[in-house]
Amino acid sequence: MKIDRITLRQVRVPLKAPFETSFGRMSRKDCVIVSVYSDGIAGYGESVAFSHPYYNEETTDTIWYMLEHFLVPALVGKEVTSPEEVAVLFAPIRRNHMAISAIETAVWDLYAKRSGLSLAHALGGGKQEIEVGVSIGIEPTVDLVVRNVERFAEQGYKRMKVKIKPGFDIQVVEAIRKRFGDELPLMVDANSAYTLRDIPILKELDHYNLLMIEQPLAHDDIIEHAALQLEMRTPVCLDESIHTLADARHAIDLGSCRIMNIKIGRVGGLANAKQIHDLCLQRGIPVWCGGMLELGIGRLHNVALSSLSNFSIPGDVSASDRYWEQDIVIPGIQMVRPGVLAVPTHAGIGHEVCEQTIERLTVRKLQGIT
Ligand code: OSB
Ligand code: MG
Repeated sequence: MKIDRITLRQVRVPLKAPFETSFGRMSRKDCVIVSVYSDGIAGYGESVAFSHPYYNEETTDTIWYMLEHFLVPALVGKEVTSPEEVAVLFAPIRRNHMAISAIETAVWDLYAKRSGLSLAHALGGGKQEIEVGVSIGIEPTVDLVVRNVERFAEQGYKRMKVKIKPGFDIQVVEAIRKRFGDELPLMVDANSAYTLRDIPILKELDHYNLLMIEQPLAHDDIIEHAALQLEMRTPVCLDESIHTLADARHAIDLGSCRIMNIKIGRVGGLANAKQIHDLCLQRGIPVWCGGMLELGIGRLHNVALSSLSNFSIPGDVSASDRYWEQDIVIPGIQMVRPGVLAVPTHAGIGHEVCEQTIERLTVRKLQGIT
C-alpha cells in the first residue's frame, strides 16, 4: 500500500480528576493523533508521551518535532507492504521511541483495515477477551486511596495498582490490606522513586502479598534492580528501564525482574512490543500491558497487543470512563463483564474514530502532508 498523505493533530483533553505519581501530578493530556491515508482509508496512531519529561525524556513537543521533520517526510509517498517495514525504516533513528510509535501504530491500523483483519489478528493475538486492572494515583490522604480502590473494585477491575513514593508507601498498602483482605490482587508502582538505601522499606513490602513491585529504582537501571530482586520475595517488574529487545534480554539474563511491563510507545511500536512479548514467553517471564493515560486510539492498540498469549496478567488497560468524560472513539471502550474488555473483531483498531470530537479538541494541526 502506498502512503498517500498524513495528518498530524495535537489534542488537549482534561482528565476527570488529576492523576499523581511519584514524579508529579497531571490534570490533562496532550497528545498527537497521527492519521495515515492510503486509497482513502485512514489508519490512526496516538502519541503517549506527556507534556513534560518526567516519565521519560520525550514530550508532546519533541514528538511533534520528530514527526514533522523526520518521520512523516521519511514515510509519506512510500510503498509499504507490511507494517514491520516501518520499524526497520526508522531503526537508524536514535531513541524517540514514542514519536516512532505514534506513526508506526497508525500504519498497523491502516494495514489491518486494508487487509480486513482486526488489529489483534494482524498481530497474531488469539484472545477474544482480556482481563483488565486499574492504576490508582497518589492522593493527599491514605483514606482517599482506599476509597478509590473500593470504587474501582466495585466496577470490577481485576487487579489494583497503587502508586507509591517514599513516605507514602507501607501505610497505603497496610490500609488496603486491612480493608479488603489478603486476596485482593494488589501491586505497587514507584516510578523510580527509591534507591538501594531504601532496601529496608522495600523489604517491608514483602509482608503484604503483593503481585509485584514496579520500577522501584532508577529509570535507567537494570543492575541495581537485579541486586534488589535477590533481596526481595516480591517479584520486581520493570517499566521505565525497558526500551528495546536487547534491554529486555539483558534484564532477564541479569535477573533484574521476574515480570515485565510492555508499553508500545516506550519500545517504539507494535512490532518491537511483539518481539519483546515473544522473548518473554520463551524465557518464562509473564508480561502485562502498561498504560500512559491514553485516549481511545492508544487504548485500542493496547487492547489488541494484550490479546497475545503471554499477556497473562491484567494490565493498565482501563475503560474510557476511567479518565475521560468523552473519548475520541465510538463507542467508547467499555467492559463487557466486570473487569473484562472484548477484543474488537472489526477491521483495524475496531472502533470508529470520532473526527468531530478530535477537531473540537485540536490545538495544533498539519493537514494532508504529501
Ligand atoms: O508508570 O505506568 C506508569 C501513568 C503515568 C505515567 C506512568 C504510569 C502511569 C500509570 C497509569 O500507571 C496507567 C494508565 O491507566 O494509563
Ligand atoms: Mg509504571
